[in-house]
Amino acid sequence: MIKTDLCELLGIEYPIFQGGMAWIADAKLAAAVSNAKGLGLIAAGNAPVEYVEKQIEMCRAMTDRPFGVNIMLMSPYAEAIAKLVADKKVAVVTTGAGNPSKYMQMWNEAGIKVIPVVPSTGIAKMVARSKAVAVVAEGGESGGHIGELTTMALVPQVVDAVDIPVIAAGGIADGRGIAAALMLGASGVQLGTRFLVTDECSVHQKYKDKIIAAKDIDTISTGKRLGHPVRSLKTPFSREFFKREYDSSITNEQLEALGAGALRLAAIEGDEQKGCFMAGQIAGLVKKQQSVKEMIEEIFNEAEILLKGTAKWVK
Ligand code: TUI
Repeated sequence: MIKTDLCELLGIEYPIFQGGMAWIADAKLAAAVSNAKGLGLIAAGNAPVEYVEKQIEMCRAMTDRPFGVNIMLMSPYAEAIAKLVADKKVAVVTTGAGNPSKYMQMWNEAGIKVIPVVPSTGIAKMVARSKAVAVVAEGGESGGHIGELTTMALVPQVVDAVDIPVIAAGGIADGRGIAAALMLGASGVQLGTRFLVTDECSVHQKYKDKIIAAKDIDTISTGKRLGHPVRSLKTPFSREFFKREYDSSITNEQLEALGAGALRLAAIEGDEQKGCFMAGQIAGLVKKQQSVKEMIEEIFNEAEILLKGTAKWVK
């Protein structure tokens, strides 16, 4: 059994979070992960308050275990959703795509455990000062909105920078990734892409099939010019976006407009031409679809065997 300080902190059995994937991580997926004794997260993404409120209620009906809400801070509804989770006293809040400092006091007063996703030691220290209970250190191998540093470089530096538990994210899809993350000093892991390819994930089947078919070099990072690079599968959409980024006759506004709605088209419609299929660099490691419970048990079993065997290298 693998038990870390994160398990005690959150009342979970497996130190694993399911990433807050916009348009993908709904109440059904979050409840399945929490029922399998990890931490499930509902992604607020760009969705309005009413949607998130309904998802929280649905998740509460499906599980008695703790779950969280991920707030995407670039959303036009971020402020309203920040208030909603405080009112609803959600157990855990994770944040992405920005600095959550201005909401931290409100969430702390509501008794919420706040765990921001951070791309650097500077932001990790800032949120630790504002009483975050842990941080997710996410490397640029991950899918979606990415930071500069790799998981290998970022995690140990964040572990040294703060004295709260660190959850490693980006580039982790199996027991090897979990074992490596623990060796880097992390207390847990967050996985996105692998959770996307589970039975309980409601995303379009074409999205799952594309990840299963992907190999190591099949993701691309686009949007650097706009200040928020995003990793997704190489598709007609992402190749076109990549090309336009280097076209100076196109304004940033036009470029933003080109991307608007593309994630919804991938997740809901499975549109292989116009959809943006966000996925991490480990898409090539995801080879089968299975239930959330089976997957979590499988990868922690792998990690346990690896960790028990580490002494073999020490002579
Ligand atoms: O947020 C993510 N991943 C995401 S968000 C997202 S939705 C989206 N859709 C289209 C375009 C852009 C985003 C899809 N994937 N991961 C966590 C993360 N947080 N990555 C980077 C950051 C981050 C960046 C800057 C966290 C804090 C931060 O602070 C800077 C500042 O000072 O505000």
